[in-house]
Parts: sequence; C-alpha cells; structure tokens
Amino acid sequence: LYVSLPLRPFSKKPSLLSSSSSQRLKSHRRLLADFRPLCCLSTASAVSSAPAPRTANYQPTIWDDNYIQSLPMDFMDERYIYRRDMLKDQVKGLIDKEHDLIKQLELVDALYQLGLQYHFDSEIKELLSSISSSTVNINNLIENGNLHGSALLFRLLWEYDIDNASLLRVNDLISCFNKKREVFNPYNEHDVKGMLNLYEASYLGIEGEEELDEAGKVAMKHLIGLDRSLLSPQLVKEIDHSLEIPLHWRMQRLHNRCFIDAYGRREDFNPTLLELAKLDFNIVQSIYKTELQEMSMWWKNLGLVCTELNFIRDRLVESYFWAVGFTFQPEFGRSRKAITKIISLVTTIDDIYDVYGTLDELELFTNVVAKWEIDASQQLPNYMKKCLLALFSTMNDIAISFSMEKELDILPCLKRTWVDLSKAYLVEAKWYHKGYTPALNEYLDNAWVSIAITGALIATYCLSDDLTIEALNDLEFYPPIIRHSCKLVRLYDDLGTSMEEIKRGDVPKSIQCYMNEKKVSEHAAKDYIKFLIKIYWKKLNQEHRMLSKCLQPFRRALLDVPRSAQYFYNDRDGYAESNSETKDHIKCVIIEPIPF
Ligand code: 0FV
Ligand code: MN
Ligand code: MN
Ligand code: MN
Ligand code: MN
Repeated sequence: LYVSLPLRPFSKKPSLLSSSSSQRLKSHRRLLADFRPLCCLSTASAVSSAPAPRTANYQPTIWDDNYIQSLPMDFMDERYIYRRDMLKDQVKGLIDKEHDLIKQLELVDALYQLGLQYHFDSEIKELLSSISSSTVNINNLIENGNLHGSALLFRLLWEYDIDNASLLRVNDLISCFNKKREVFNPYNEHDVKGMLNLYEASYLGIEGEEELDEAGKVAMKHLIGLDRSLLSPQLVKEIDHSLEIPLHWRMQRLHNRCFIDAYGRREDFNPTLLELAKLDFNIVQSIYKTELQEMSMWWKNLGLVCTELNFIRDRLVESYFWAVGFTFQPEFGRSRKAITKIISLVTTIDDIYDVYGTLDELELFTNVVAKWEIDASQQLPNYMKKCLLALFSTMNDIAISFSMEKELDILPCLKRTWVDLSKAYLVEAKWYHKGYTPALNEYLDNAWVSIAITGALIATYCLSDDLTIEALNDLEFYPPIIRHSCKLVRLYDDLGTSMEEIKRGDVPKSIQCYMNEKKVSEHAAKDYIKFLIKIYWKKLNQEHRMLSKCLQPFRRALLDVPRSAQYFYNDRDGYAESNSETKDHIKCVIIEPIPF
C-alpha cells in the first residue's frame, strides 16, 4: 500500500510575513518534506530515511493515561451523597426562613457563586420572581438609594434568567446610583459593596446603555481609590479579584472553587452552606474524574497520537477541561464527553491545516469532509485517512447513541459544522500560501468559524435532554448569538496565541490584520482587540436577553465558552502549553478535592 505525495514547488511568498526567519524555517521544513516521494501506509513512521517532519514542536501531554486511570474516587461513596442530601434540605430551610430582603439576596448570591444554584433552581427562581415583581420592594430599594440591594438584585435576575418579569430596570439602577454617589461613604462596607455590585452589574450591559457604562466606570474609580486598610481583608480580596476579572467574565467552575475558599474566610459565613459547597464540589469532581477516565481511554484507543499524526497537540485532559467550561452541571455528562471528543478532533484537524498539511492535501481533505464518505479518501495520504476515519466514526457514535435514546437524528447537524469548519480552515490555508493579509473584518468573517467552537456548541444544543424535533428543525446555522460567542473566543485566542503562531508560520491573526490595515503598532492593535472584546460582550448580552426560551445548557454555554477562553488564553497559549497556569486550573477543578 503506497501513496504518493504530490510534489510541491518551493513558492516564494511576497507577503509582509515572508521576510521573517520563522517563515523561511517553515517553508524550509515543508520543502524538505516535499522530497518524500513515497510513503508506506503501514510503516511510514519507521522509514529510516524519513525527511525532517513538519512539526510545531508541541510538547507531549503532561497527563499520563496511567495517572488518570489511577485517580482516587474519594467522594463516590453513598454516605457522602446521603450527607449532601441532608445538607440540601437544611439549605432549603434557610431559603424559606430568611425574610430580610438584603439577606435573601446575599444568600442567593452565595449559592450562585458557590456553584450550588443548580440544586435550588426552582426555590431561587420563585424567590427572585416574587422579590422582583413587588412594587414595594423595588421602590424601597430605589428610593432608599440601596445600591447594594438593587445592583445585587439586578445581577441575580440576569444570572437566573428572570429579568423579563422584573420591575427593576436599568434606569432604576442608574437613578439609585445617582442618589448614592452624592453620599457614598468609603468607610462603610455596605456602601462599598454597593459600588462593587454596581461595577459587576455594569458588565451585563448592552450596546446603547451608555449610562450603565458610565456608572460602571465611576464605580471602578471608587473601588480603585478605596483606602484598603479600613476594609475587611476578605472584602479587599474580592474587590481586587473583580477589578482583575469581573464576575460575568469568569469561568464558572474555577470561580466556584476560588469562591468556596473566599466564602469560608468571610466573617459571616454560614457553616451549613460551606459544608454543602465543599462536599458537593468534591462529589461533582468525582463524576468529572470518571468521565475523564472514560475519555482518556477513548483517546488512547483511538491511537492517533502514536501514528504518523504524532505532530498534533495531544491535549485530551485540556479538552475535557474545555468541556467543563461549556457545561459544568453533573447531569450533562453526555454533552461533556461529546464536547471533549469534538475538541480533541478539532485540535488534530487544526494542526493538520496549520502545521502539517500541504495545500493540495488540504483541498482534498476539505472535499472528503464535505462528502462525508471514507471511500472518498482514497487519494489522501495515510495520516489524513486515519484522522477522517476517527472523525466519521466518532461523530457516528455520538449520533447513534443519541438516536437510540431520543429517536432524533442529529448527525446532519454535527456534519454540517465539520464541513463549515474545514472550509474556513482551507480559506486560511490559502491565505497563508498566498501570503495574503486580509483586512480585519474580512479575517473575522472567516475566523469566527475557524476558531472551531461551532461544532461543540451545536453538539451542546443537539445533545440536550429537552431536544424536540421542533427544536432540531429550528436550529439555525448560525444565529448572531453563536457568531458573537465564537468571535469572542477567536479574539481571546488571537491575543494569547498569535505571537507564537506568527513565529511558527501561520496566517495573520486579528492583531496582525489590524496592524497591517491601519498601520499601527502591535500594542495599539492589541488595545483595539480588547476594545472589540467589550463590544462583542455587549452584543452577546443583548442576544442572550432575547433568547430566554432556548434550550438551557446551550444558552448557558454561549456565555461560558468565551468566559473559559480567557483562562486558557490569558496572555499566552495555555492550551498548547499545558504546563502553564492551565495545569493548576485543571488540578483544582478536576483532580484535587477540597480539604475539609
Ligand atoms: C485553538 O488552537 C484551540 F485551542 C483549539 C483548536 C482547540 C479547541 C478549540 C477551542 C475550544 C477554542 P489554535 O490557537 O491553534 O487555533 P487557531 O484557529 O488559531 O489555529
Ligand atoms: Mn492552530
Ligand atoms: Mn488554525
Ligand atoms: Mn490561535
Ligand atoms: Mn486563577
């Protein structure tokens, strides 16, 4: 079985980038690879005269499968579940018993930040609805200038998706703020918490809500200027954390883990709530470990890394962590597992397009994905066949096991995302080979697809327990809310990864496109991208407010995905560089239980 690889001439690229030494290096690697005339299907990697491989020199995974398989499942035991259920009943009692408006709101906020909200969905929704539909309550908050209460309520209504029924509007919040700002007392913790909540609430704004923006900026100034020595150390920590990254932008599970510690340091913490939070976190973590073990086994058996695809990023555990970022509630294991598989395959295919494939091969590959038939892959090199086989069979498996449960065929939808993705990848590959630098808008029109989030988002939609035939037929490819969410991830990814990508030899990313288009410095371009990120968050917020009836796990994922992206791509490529802060994040969410 021999496949001949097409010979490619060494093309000189007239681009802005072609002068860089790294670019020449990549071309040189490709040139060397071009001299490989024949490749034995079964022993390709063993050929002793094999040319220098095309590679990005990604480090191997730091997570050994043996290690994953031997993780202890400390909290699977019945007695923990029993204890948790007892604590849950006690907390329901707490919610019932509390009648002070501000204390009710603070309790609901603590439940949210501790990651316990999913146990008390109906109780909390009922409580918040009754609070927010009472004219007396709202008037009291506004007229008394209770900024802490009104900003907290505003944020909670958003988080629990009940803002439609609410009497509290942005205008009320602003008028409350205007009352308060005259008499703000920086030595009073209640006032300071009010500023903090207003600052947090300002991130929930949409385009056109300039007053909320302005109020948020004023609140930020107040928070920065506070005399920290006069506040409780715990409040200072929470303020500094918020100034670094607001609540609305945080990755949920990671925040829950941090907040459990923070809550335990508060002077007025509730011991029942804290015990429940720790125990529940550890129980859910054990579920994650079981899922991760299954995924690690799947990836190992798929065996892509041990073949001639050994140039790819081997990032199964990081992909699973991404999946937790999409959806963290324990009952969504099916989605998490599908997302993990999709992201691992996306990573593989992205590396084929960005690092290894030649343009001719990539065109063929794109066509085979569009046909979705393994038979069509005859002219392809072996490494591509292996990848396509893995792709088709994994997607088939996901769709078949779902159809056995729900009698709905989601395969066409999954397929569609791969076809669109590979086309977007090919566009970038062509740009790269031509040495073409698009304008920022032209780049983004393609790059929101090539960031490769659509597949996992559509899977989240399709694999929902509540999926109906109507919902499946209504699925659009792709509504603005998906585009905004993807665009945010793309912009975060470019901020974190494009410096290395350009050195390695890759298509110009948003920063470089903007630099080239506007003839500005890298620093100015990065500032512009950060500004765009704020705009896209507002667009996403707006679409999110309008989409209240949609399948819930999907609707939440649309926000949670860009949130997670920030943690991966915070000034570096924390996905490819697995030995970064990402490792600590994975440890605290998936590996290490919270000590009691
Ligand atoms: C992005 O890699 C990345 F992390 C991938 C493809 C894994 C899964 C993707 C997400 C869940 C975002 P890279 O920076 O190489 O992607 P681009 O598109 O810039 O080549
Ligand atoms: Mn890439
Ligand atoms: Mn790419
Ligand atoms: Mn990138
Ligand atoms: Mn952190």
